[in-house]
Amino acid sequence: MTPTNRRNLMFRAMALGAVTTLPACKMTEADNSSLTDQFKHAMLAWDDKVQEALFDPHTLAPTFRPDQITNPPRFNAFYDISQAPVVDPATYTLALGGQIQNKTPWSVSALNALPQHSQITRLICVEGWRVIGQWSGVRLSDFLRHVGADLTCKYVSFKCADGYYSSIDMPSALHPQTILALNFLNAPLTPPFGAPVRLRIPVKLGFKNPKSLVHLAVTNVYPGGYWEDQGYDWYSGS
Ligand SMILES: Nc1nc2c(c(=O)[nH]1)N[C@H]1C(S)=C(S)[C@@H](COP(=O)(O)O)O[C@H]1N2
Ligand SMILES: [Mo]
Repeated sequence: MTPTNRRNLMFRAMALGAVTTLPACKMTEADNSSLTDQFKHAMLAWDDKVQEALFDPHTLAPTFRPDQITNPPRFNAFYDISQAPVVDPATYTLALGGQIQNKTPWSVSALNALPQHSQITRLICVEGWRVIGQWSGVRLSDFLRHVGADLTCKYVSFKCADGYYSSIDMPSALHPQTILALNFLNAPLTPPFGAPVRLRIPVKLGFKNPKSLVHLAVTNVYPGGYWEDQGYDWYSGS
């Protein structure tokens, strides 16, 4: 490990330390109006800046062997698995918005016709569990270039069929392991796990992997997210 690496790790540990002092989710009403809360938000903003500065677009998230895959996978959403939205892949379209030249909506077959990338990576949920899976699909960087997205914009935002939403920074969106996943274990995604298209971004925590995407936009206006707006750290690198 080089001294620079060690220094980076130290800062990263400090930044993560700031995160771990926060409650995992739902803050109480008292928290919301208190000075402590304002302090937490200031710390989160600072933490995001530090994490963003330390992000190396060339460093890959760990990859795993096929025998390490978690099977069956583990479901998570803000509702029970029986409530997962069922989207018809035949009529499905992914709508585009914001700073994108060609906003023609995308069908599943059109997405499948773009170059595909497969990887075995780990998804880490803030609830304290992790799974390893093989997701494949279109690199988000390829897709954004293909549709003429303004890559100088700050954010890529996502809306889902179940009302969930999230957003990521442009450098993470352009990371080579960030994909619009269409398949899990070489078969089309199933409804609870994000069919027909989900974001799979191994450099971020699980909640920044929105499932069943219906809308993607490129913007400079901070889009927030379902959990992010309830106090979760927005950057949330993993
Ligand atoms: N549309 C949608 N996407 C979502 C969520 C959700 O509630 N709705 N939950 C997130 C959370 S908290 C996690 S940990 C992962 C879980 O993905 P999995 O069900 O494939 O394990 O999905 C993320 N994406
Ligand atoms: Mo999660």
